Amino acid sequence: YALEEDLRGALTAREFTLLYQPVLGLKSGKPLGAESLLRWQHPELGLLLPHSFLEVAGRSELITHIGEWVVEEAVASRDRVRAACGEAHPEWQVSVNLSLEELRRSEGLSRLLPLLSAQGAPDIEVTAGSLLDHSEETLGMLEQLRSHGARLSVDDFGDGAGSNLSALTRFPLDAIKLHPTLTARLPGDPRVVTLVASTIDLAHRLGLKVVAVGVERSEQLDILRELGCDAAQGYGVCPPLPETELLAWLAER
Ligand code: G
Ligand code: G
Ligand code: MN
Ligand code: NA
Repeated sequence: YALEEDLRGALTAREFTLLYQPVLGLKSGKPLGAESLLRWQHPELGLLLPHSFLEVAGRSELITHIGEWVVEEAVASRDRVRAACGEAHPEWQVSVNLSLEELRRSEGLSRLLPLLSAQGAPDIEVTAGSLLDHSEETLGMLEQLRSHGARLSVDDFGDGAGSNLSALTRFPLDAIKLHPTLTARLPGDPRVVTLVASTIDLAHRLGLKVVAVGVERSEQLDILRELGCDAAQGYGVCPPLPETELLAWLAER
């Protein structure tokens, strides 16, 4: 199936959408913002998840254009939510997932940076696996994103390709997002409780915030709060929602 052909028309046909999954502050008990998650409403194949088309998009400059659209749309949504909620959520923020591969493309980073400065940057999440590369180029890209106002999170930290502790000392980071496989083993596995407690302590000593991902059950929320984790997201807090449903969810709280 020629997905690449379809991808070329998808931006102009407005077939991409973002879902927003709220992130809950564990000290305040209030939602702090939301992670934006890309979806493609394909005219024949239905709703497609990022893993089924981002690799194809990454073979050409299409990935850069999709990334730009994601940043512009997420920031516009953030500002609509702030306006709609009045004084309730003045600091509402969105995060976007960016792959370092898309920034490495010609023009990838240089087209994105002005967007960040223009309306106030979103938070940016980069997957921990991409930080295994300790090159000056990676460091330089992250420093530029940050100097344009984006707070940086390392995603999927603490398992698989995200087990690289020293990455926390090599890159200009603001937060870590714990790998959902760790959350899944809370609170039943005492070794994972110890691992998560130590990771939170380590991150805090390095001046980083900690967000738990994949929180599905209230016992997980309880232990994370007890361990001093800063924030949590997952189906147990709220699933990823279209903006209109997000606004309704916020209004109910
Ligand atoms: O809901 P979920 O299936 O969206 O996300 C699957 C994966 O796709 C996650 O690893 C997430 O980080 C990634 N992802 C979601 N949205 C985007 C996006 O806009 N850009 C990139 N590069 N990755 C995304
Ligand atoms: O960017 P990242 O790789 O962290 O992407 C987050 C992914 O986690 C998305 O695919 C999102 O749909 C998914 N997700 C969100 N909440 C939950 C949850 O509670 N449990 C699990 N297993 N996945 C979740
Ligand atoms: Mn993410
Ligand atoms: Na990710």
